[in-house]
Amino acid sequence: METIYTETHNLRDSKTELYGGELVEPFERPSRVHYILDRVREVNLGAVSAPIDFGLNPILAVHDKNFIEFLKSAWSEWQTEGFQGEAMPTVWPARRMSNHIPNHIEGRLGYYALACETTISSGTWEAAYDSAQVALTAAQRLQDGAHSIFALCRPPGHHAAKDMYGGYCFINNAAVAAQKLLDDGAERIAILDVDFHHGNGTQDIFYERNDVLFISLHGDPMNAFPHFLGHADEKGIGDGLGFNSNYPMPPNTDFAEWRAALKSALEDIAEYAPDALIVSLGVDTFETDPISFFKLKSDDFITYGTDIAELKLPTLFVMEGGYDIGEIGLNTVNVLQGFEAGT
Ligand code: SP5
Ligand code: ZN
Repeated sequence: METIYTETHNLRDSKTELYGGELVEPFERPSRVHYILDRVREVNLGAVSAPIDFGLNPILAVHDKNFIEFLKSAWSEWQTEGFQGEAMPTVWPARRMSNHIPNHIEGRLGYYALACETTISSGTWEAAYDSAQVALTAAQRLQDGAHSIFALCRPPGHHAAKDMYGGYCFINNAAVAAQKLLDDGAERIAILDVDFHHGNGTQDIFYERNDVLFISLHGDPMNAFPHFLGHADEKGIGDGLGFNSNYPMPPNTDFAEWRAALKSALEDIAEYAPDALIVSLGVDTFETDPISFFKLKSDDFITYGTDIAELKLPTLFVMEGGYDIGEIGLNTVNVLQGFEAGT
């Protein structure tokens, strides 16, 4: 399996994350993908190739223009204010307040943020833009006939909605890739999100559409980030009714329980008969992930990779989360190798 990767991700190297009332070194840091790339090379997974630049239009096909303009200029606007730290919101349009978009950067941060643990720092836009290009290039490879492809995206994307960033995400890489496949002729795309966290951004983008089936397995939002989306009763609306499925699961969910949800999701995907499958691949379901509460073991990642291969669909793996950095390479590549073993 070929991997698409660019070192531009290193430009996203924020110094602070708000966690437990303290500013800590971010869980989502550059070394995450260094470890994954090391493992890709160690097992000779396949070629590692640079992305092609598809420009801004495929990003604007799923995100609002004003939101993208904000991401581009936020860091320089923040610096113009003379602030010393990284950009983070302090105020939000909470219930019963107006939805005018403020002029001042402090107001706009609150308008566009869905969580404030994620700062905007120097190079964030550049890294997020190239991360989306990695996903687009991977999509192009599927169109060119590849059966599987790994988009080693960083920063991740699945929390980024049409007009919101947060949860370490800025541009929704999986959604951008799905939209490219559709715009270039696919009729139906399935997105299976196996990251520990609910893919609220991807759900948001496709919630009223039937050309993308979105299924997410995740920690119950009653107990886990992003807390305000990802319940089992969110089924889509309008044309999208029946094309969104959530499998929220409780603390300490083990592989047997998780795999039962996966099997149900795979049945729904098979019935939908998509032209291609996109897997939002987060390995924060691992038993020792520092911010999550599922109990998957390293070998379980091989097993479920093989399970996914049984769909016999062209499959694009998009990297999302995973924060036990010592094991992130093993766990991520286990999924890809499990998939190959089942192909
Ligand atoms: C892409 C991705 O995986 N984003 C996740 C963002 C989660 N950020 C908020 C983390 C809050 C964690 N609270 C955990 C408490 C553990 N005791
Ligand atoms: Zn996650």
